[in-house]
Amino acid sequence: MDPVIHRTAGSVLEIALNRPDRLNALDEATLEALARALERAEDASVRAVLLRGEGRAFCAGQDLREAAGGALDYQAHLARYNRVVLQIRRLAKPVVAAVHGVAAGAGMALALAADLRVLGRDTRLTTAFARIALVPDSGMTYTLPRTVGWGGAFELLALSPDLSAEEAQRYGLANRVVDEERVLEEARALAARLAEGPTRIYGLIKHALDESARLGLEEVLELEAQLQKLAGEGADHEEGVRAFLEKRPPRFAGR
Ligand code: LHQ
Repeated sequence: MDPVIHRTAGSVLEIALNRPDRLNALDEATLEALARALERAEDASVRAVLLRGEGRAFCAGQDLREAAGGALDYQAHLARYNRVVLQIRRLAKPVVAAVHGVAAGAGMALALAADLRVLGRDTRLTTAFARIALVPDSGMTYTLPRTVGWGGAFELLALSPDLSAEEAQRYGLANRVVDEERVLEEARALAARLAEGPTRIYGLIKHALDESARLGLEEVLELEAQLQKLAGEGADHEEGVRAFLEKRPPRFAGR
C-alpha cells in the first residue's frame, strides 16, 4: 500500500497520508513519499494543495514503532521532516489541511505548516513531544508561537493538553470547525475556491507573512513595496481592476 496517495481535482492537488492502521504515523517511507508528492505541487497546473489523512485521523506524528526500533539515524530523519515543512512553507500556493480525528506531534506540526486548517468538531490536537520527553520539531517552535502567542505556546508544548477543536479555534489554530464528517468536504471547497484565486498573489502573501516574522517595521514596509510592484505587474491585477469596473466577478488565471 502506498503510504501517500495523491490525485488532482481541477487545479487542486490532493495529498493523503495513507497509513490508517497507524493513524498515519510518519515513518521514513511516508516522509519520502510526502516529499515526492509535494514536488508535484510545483507544477504550473496546480493552484492549491489539500493535505489530509486516510482513516480516522489526520496524523499521529512520528512513527514511534520505527523510532523505538533503534535503527533510525535521527539527524537524517529530522532532515526529512524539515524538508517537507520547507516544501509547504516555500510553495508559492495555498495549502489547506483537512484535520480530522487527531493531529499529534509532527502531525500537528504539519497541519500548522499549512496555510489554512479545517478541523472537525471532535478533532483533537496535541503537541505530544514533551509527553515522550522530546523537544518540539518540524517547525513547531516557529509556527506555534506565531499563531497562539508566546504564553500559549509554552503551555501547549510543555503540558501537551488534548486541545479540543473549540479550544484550537480560540487559539487561532483552526480556520474552520465543522462536523467531523464534513471536514474533507469543507476543506475541498476551500481549496477549490483558492484554486480560482490570484495564485501568484497568494504566493506573495505567504512569502510576506513568513518574512514579516523576522523583519522590523521598516523592512516590512520595504518588502511590501517590492511585492506590490510585482503584484501590480501581474495579469490578475489587471483582470481584477477590469472586473471591478465592469461590475462582474474576476476570472483569475493565477498569474
Ligand atoms: C501509532 C502512533 C505513532 C506508531 C498511534 N506511531 N503507531 C519525533 C522523533 C523523531 C523525529 C522527528 O519528530 C518527532 C516528532 C513527533 O511526532 S513526537 C510525537 C509522536 N506521536 C505521539 O507521541 C502520539 C502517539 N499516539 C497517541 O498518543 C495516540 O495514538 C493518539 C492520541 C494519537 C490517538 O489515540 P487513540 O485514538 O486512542 O488511538 P490508539 O492509540 O489506539 O492508536 C491506534 C493505533 O495506531 C495503535 O496501534 P494498534 O496496533 O495498537 O491498534 C497505535 O499504536 C497506533 N499509533 N500513534 N505515533
